[in-house]
Amino acid sequence: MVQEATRLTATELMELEDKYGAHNYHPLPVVLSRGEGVYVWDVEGKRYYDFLSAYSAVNQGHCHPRIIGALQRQAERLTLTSRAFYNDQLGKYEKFITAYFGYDRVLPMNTGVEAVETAMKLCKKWGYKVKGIAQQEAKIIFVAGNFHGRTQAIISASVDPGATKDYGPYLPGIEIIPYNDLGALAEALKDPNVAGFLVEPIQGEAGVFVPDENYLPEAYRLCKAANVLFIADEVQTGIARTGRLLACDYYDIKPDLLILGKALSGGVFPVSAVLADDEIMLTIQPGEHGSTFGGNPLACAVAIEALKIVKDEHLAENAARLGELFRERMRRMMEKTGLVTLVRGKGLLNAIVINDSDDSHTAWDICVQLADNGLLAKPTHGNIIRFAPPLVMTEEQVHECCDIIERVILQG
Ligand code: IF1
Repeated sequence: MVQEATRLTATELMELEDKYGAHNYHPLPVVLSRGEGVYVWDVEGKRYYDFLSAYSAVNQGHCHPRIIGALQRQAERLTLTSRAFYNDQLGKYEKFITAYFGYDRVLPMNTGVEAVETAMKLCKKWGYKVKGIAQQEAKIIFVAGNFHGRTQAIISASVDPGATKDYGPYLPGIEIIPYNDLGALAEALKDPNVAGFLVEPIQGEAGVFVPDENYLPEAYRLCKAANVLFIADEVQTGIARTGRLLACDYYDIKPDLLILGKALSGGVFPVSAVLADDEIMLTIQPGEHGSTFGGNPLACAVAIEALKIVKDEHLAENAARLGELFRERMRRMMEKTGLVTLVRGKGLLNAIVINDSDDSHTAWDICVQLADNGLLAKPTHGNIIRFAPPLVMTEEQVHECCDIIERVILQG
């Protein structure tokens, strides 16, 4: 039996997860117990730079005092009413976030994947009620290499066997085309039953894959011409991560449906949202969609503060500036080694590609060495390492981190 007063060692804590948890993850062997800003500490007190930021949920930095303050104040007053009643936070939040992103309305949910599901449902409703597609015929186009979450509807759009195998039958009404391929999109859009095109502006899980400069604006134009909704999953790329408030801002396109999650709460707890204008959002009527926790007062208070911080602390500008610096340092490192073949990304969403096969251990081994040297990053595939620190980083810290990465890579 575990005694309450006993301080467990890292090994013991890892054994607990291994013994009592489902084996649906394979974490790096680091046990974290505290976070502040760009840093996290393990149970032994060792400090690390966090270059994952909980997959870009912690853009504002760990335990941002303003977010935690908002959380604590609201937690003491009211946490959940359900949507059976009005609450005194939701309307204020809805007004705030719609003005912030420039949409008529918001539909609040919790996790990212729920927001993606919500966007798909809104898209279909619009397809049937506004576009006039015959019942059961609506289609949504996705692109290969996507990651939008883990529910059965969403994995039906995945081409990753790890995400889909043994989970069939899959949801119909989904067409998957190659990413970054305008010809394939134009072809798919010829089908009049297509209601929407759902895309990540930069593919995260695929290894921070940035499409060609003209891909998104041209895809947007093709969708408009075909009367098809352009749906952007900015769960990972949104909220300043790529150096603009939204990655779509780089191309001056306003998605018909905007999907947000992760950093909407600064990583405090799950808060997600779908934003749209009236013509789309008002197709859903009372009772036709919802969630017990969506729009809860705690989420509203936290999200307002999390979004205010993004502007007050100029996080988009910081991410843009530090991202340039980071990629420049990585490119200079690349010239000194054959181990790294490519550096790519936007803002502080970056990746390096390791000169080895997709199923090699190399990226994992480098991440273990980075951890030993005080920097936490996670491989995506066997040969890609993603670097996405909190956006509150300083220039000096970026240099220090690049020194660590360079030391590990050049020694390897
Ligand atoms: C895990 C990846 C990141 C997302 C986009 C929706 C969701 C995600 C663009 C769903 C979630 C996560 C989930 C996380 C791993 C992770 C991830 F490597 F798998 F691709 F971030 F890069 N849209 N991404 O990236 O949001 O429901 O999880 O809140 O452990 O599965 P969620």
